[in-house]
Amino acid sequence: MVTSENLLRDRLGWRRMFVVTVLVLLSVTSVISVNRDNFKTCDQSGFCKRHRAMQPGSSPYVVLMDTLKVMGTSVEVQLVNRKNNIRLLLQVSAVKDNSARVKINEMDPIKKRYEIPVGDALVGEPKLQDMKVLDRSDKSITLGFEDNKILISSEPFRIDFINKEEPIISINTQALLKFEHYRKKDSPQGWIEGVTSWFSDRFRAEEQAPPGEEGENKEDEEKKEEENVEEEKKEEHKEEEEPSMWEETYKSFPDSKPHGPSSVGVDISFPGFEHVYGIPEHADSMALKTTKSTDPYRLFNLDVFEYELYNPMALYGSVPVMLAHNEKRTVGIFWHNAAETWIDISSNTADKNFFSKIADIVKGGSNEIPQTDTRWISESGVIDVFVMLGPSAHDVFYQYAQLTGTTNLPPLFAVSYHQCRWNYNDQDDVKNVDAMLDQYDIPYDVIWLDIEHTDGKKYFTWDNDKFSKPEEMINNVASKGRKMVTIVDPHLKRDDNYQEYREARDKGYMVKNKDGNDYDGWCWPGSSSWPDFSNPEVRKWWASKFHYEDYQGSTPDLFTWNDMNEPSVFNGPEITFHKDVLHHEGIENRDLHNMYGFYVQQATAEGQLLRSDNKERPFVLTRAFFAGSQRFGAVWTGDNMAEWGHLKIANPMLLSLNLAGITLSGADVGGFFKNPDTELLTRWYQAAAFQPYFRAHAHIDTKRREPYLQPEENMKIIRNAIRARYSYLPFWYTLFYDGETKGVPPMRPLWVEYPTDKDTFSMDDEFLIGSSLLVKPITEAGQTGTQVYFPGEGQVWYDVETFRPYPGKQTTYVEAPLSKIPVFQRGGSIVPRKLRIRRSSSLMVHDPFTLIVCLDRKGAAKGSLYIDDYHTFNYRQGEYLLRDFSFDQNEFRSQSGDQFGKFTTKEWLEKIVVVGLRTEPTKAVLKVKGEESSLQWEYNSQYGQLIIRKPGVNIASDFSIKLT
Ligand code: NBV
Repeated sequence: MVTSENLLRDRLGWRRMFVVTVLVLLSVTSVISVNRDNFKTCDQSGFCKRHRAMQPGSSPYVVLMDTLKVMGTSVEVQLVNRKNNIRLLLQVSAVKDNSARVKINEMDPIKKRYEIPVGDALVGEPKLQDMKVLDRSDKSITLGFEDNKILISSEPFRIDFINKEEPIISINTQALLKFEHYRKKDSPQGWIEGVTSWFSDRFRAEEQAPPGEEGENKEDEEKKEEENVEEEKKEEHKEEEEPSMWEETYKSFPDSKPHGPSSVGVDISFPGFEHVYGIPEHADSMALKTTKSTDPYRLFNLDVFEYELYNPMALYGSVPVMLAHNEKRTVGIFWHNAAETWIDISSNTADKNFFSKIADIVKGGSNEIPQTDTRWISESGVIDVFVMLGPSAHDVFYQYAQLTGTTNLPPLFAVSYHQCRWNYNDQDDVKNVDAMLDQYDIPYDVIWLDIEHTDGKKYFTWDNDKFSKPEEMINNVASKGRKMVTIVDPHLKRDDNYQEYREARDKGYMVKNKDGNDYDGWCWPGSSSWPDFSNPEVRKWWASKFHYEDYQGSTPDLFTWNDMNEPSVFNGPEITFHKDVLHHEGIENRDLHNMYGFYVQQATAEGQLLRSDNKERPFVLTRAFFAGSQRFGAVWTGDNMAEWGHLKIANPMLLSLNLAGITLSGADVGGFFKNPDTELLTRWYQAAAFQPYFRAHAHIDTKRREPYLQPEENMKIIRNAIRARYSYLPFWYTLFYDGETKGVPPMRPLWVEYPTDKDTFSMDDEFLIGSSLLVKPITEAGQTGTQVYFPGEGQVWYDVETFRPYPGKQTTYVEAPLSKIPVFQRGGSIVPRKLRIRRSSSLMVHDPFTLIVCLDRKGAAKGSLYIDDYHTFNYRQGEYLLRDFSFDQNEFRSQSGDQFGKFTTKEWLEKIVVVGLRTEPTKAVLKVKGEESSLQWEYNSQYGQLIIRKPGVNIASDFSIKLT
């Protein structure tokens, strides 16, 4: 049997194998579920502990109003730490499209603090807009832009964002701002200076103060004061001397911390909001929980083996974006910091215990305005917060898209079905899987090769025995319009005969350990080094490796999978880099850890662009990610398990990713570890067929589970699910176009479209695709039906298979035997589909469309369709079509959706299905360019379903169909 162990053994030899096995067992796979001991708690992380120990109200910062500078789009003012006199610079700017930016940095640091370069997470320098000074005193300043006010108060220091007299976001209201300035070791200069200046400030203040009346008490008071100062001095000294500040050891891993403490943290409150969302990636509910009795949510890219569900532990990727929503508005914040970050959440309503809730009821209800308080703590960098003021969720998506970009329109194959496993063993295996899927009429677009396809885990190479003719293999797959993907991980085997390794080493491109030598860690190939992807020059070099002449055996039909890019280091602390490893310009991994994976995917996507001379859209799947990763491709949720709980959690995990901009995302279908039973596998296919990114994948030690290997009944159901996916590709593709242009995610929580419906605020077991489809995947064993909540007062939803209507604003039990996926189309929407399913999406590109027109209670509906060549960038030169469809007063119309797009296509309209039409028409007249002709139809009175046959018009034409 081929197992990972056997394969590794072959490659590494027994002795090395032994070491790898011990290391892997010890640090990665020693237990059946997550080994919590491998990962820090807040208490084990010095800076997190220091921040959490700080009580509300204890921040020593005040604003020095006399240093205020007003500069049109921004204001700048100094903050001073009353305890040590260290000064910070606060900058507040108004950002175009109703956002703002708050930055706090050290005034005169002894070492420049790390800031993520503009152009990396941020697409560019944010566009600012003018602010007006509305009010100014020696205690505060009020600024105005759009219909917002920003109030900066000096003592206590806080910033309030107010919209039409209502506070919506406040910073430092709990006075938890803590900014650990850089200092020199062994010279607690900071506090000495601080205390001295505190004394002199005090002295000055007293000199200026009018003489006291009770002169005789003055001496006593002074004595007390001195005692207090002594106490504070001791306190401060104690803080200075925290052992974790200058070095810290986790398990056997020392962190040398050459620059000492450098953390930043502050509280951000959302008055009026009970629900906050986002900050992926966590295996948790979509509505974030309070962290009163748990650790804070952690953002630190890690390879977590067999991760646990429903807890705030860190996972593979980090997007420090949080949205808050209530019936009136949606707002968001983006914490632009790539260091390890912890986020505490508390709420005055959710944190109430049973007795205080009862007390509220007895008192006649609580009048308290709900409020969610959050606290953000990062190990280094600066405080750089973008405040996105909505007011709608769609506005927040757009505002965030202006900052970090959107998911580029993927090539159509990327949104289709992907067949993966660790591993397809050789080229015959690939050929066979491809042929079997054809034999069983199961469409698929991409077949994937995991690490075993390489020569000894040396990426960009092929195992010469098993994959001796890679081009032939790829071309065979491509002859049916399909693609292949190979895995390219960022760890390079330290082997002088490995060209990529040699080059990177010789050019000095590797990440260095603290002593300046190339970092040497353990990963799949054994001893490895990691290119420093944070260096633009290294990214350029890596990108060049995707040229066809460099990556021998690759073709334009081969795309890429970046795994292990947190990065995963088997013998590293928390299975990743030591924090003191060095990137270019001496930047520590501590500063940019959460962006390493981002840069790997960026460089890979650039490689694909380069090899096609910027003509073809790239496709790169990544496991690690950060804010902005959406620009470079797809993300999956890593090593899940073949368990019902993991199927269930995929919904909230993908919703959180979608809310935070990572929209082309999915979970391994079937579960990575373990063997799913046929029911679980079937239900998983059904759920994933309606999630944005759809890939089956499995661990090397699992049983083969390709759909055609399933019992016939299950095979057919799975095939139907995959075929359903293909039939909806035009709809998905249109949504991804909207995503690129407006930042709106295809997979949405219900509250995004029904913002005033409180019942939906924590609903994460059902979701919307765009605004037109409602999906409630079955995620429990043995279930044959489910309660579905249909949103929208006065609205109607139609089952997409039977067209049975369900009224909105009500929960209804819906039968869902194994063959059934509960999916419903909103009355009032028009969804484009293609019903002639072929072997791959590219074989369907000239096929005709069917439009499903579901009428609302007024008999009207709207929808749109986006078309282009489905794979190049020509659409950016206007080679696309956007069609707007409407149905109103018994007339269907197709019009151009904008004046820019021009594209010639063979695609035509085969059918229009109108649902909810109360009476059968007597005539259906098609009008194109003034010419009229009669059309045939069929009518079924049960749900008012009219099938208009063969309008036959080219989809690009303007036309109407009048029913009389
Ligand atoms: O490359 C092997 C696997 C891969 O199949 C999986 O999808 C990744 O998440 N990879 C992790 C490395 C080892 C996992 C135990």
